Amino acid sequence: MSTNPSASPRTAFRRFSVAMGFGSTSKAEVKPESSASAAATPSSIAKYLVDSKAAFLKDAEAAGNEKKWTVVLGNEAGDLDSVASSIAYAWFLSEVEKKPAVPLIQIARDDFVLRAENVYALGLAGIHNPSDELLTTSDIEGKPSFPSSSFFLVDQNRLASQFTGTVIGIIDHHQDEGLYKDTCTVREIVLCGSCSSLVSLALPPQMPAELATLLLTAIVIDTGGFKVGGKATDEDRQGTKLIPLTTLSEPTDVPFAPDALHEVAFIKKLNKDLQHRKSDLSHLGGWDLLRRDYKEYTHSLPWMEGQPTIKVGLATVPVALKVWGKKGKLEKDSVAWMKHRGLTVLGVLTTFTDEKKKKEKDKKGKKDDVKGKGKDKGKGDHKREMAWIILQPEGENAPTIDVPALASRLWAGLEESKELSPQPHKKFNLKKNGKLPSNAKGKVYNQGNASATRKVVAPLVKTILEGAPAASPPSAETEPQKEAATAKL
Ligand SMILES: [Mn+2]
Repeated sequence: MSTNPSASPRTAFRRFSVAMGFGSTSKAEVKPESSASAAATPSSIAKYLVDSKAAFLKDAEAAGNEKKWTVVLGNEAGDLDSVASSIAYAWFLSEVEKKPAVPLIQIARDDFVLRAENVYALGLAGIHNPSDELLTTSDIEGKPSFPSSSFFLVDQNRLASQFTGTVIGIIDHHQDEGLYKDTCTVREIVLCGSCSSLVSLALPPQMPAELATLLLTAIVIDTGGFKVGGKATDEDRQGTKLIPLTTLSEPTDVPFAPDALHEVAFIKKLNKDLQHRKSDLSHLGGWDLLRRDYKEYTHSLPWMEGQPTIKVGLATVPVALKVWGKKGKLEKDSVAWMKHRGLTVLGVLTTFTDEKKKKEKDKKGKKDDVKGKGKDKGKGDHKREMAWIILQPEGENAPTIDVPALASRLWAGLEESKELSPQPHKKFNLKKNGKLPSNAKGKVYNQGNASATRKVVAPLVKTILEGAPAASPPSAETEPQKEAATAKL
């Protein structure tokens, strides 16, 4: 891939690249000076974000401002790519094109803590208090009006159903659904590793250093540091153009050959720092672990007296029970979460690597490598556990539940499943701790089949709870409760 921007096949962006003189080595060489002056400026991005958020929320207090703003919207996962892309393109619309624009991060204000890699990357970009500085879904809840009817989508190409308005532009790296062709003035959808790569190509190199840094962190995390044979495409490798603009590289790091980015020292370090934070959840307590990857279901129990309808929660937790749930912590946090969500049943599904087994395997794997058999080294040490708790739900309208009958039905159904093949957990016992209410039931299993995810558990639970024997047909109470929809994270 040539570093000459005029050779770029991305014609929609070529004019920017050409006009701004992206990507020459001489530019990289003058970098220390330019980045020093940029770093001295008190985080212009943070200031832009704080100002635009305040102005947007002020306009949300009264009707009549609907046409004023363009909301730049990343996808609902709220991952670093969506966060970086939406901030960068909103800055561009606002500060370069002079149209009022604000990025809306589709997570709750308190949920930044769940994604440590985002907090770290935002910090590198001078955004140190993201829950204050960024507009989140918590900020717009219950506002009298939504002062925007125009949307610019990044890292997705379909407007979610809770928003109404015109999609005026898309920059995305997902499969093109072919929508909004008549209303988009920019419509750049290219399959590549990171949407942030496409956004970076759309921005002038006069962008603040912090913004270049933020986009580069997203490209690095999405491509595993431009890993050879990984997700990075030529579009992503054009990320080299960002490097001279960032606050991260050293003068000794230049020049950068697009094909050798994975070998550049600061890229390697940045990738390691980001991936480590992404996988390290040790700063999270039980409450956060339970809610960060959580789904909720409503089931009727046609076989129980009164045919009650109950809520069941399934939390996928990527940390072993013994790490975070000992000494009654699992019970305490689970009961608190169940009361908060009005649950009758909670399933805590852990997925983790058994480090002891992994070490043994790796040792063995090394030997195998010599014989050329080490390819599946590390497999087999992946484990899953299931902890189940059943409670009588609280509240005026809560149905009366026969907790022991529900427990024996659920345990029997789970234990019969060949797909899960659960074994009672020998090292984790709920009853001893005494942290569950006296009328509660609970059981902990090791999952014999460690490849069965929530996608397997959820339909099985539905069958166990809703299935026969039903003497009479299920009643109209099977209608799902509306609140369930708000539970997604
Ligand atoms: Mn993405």
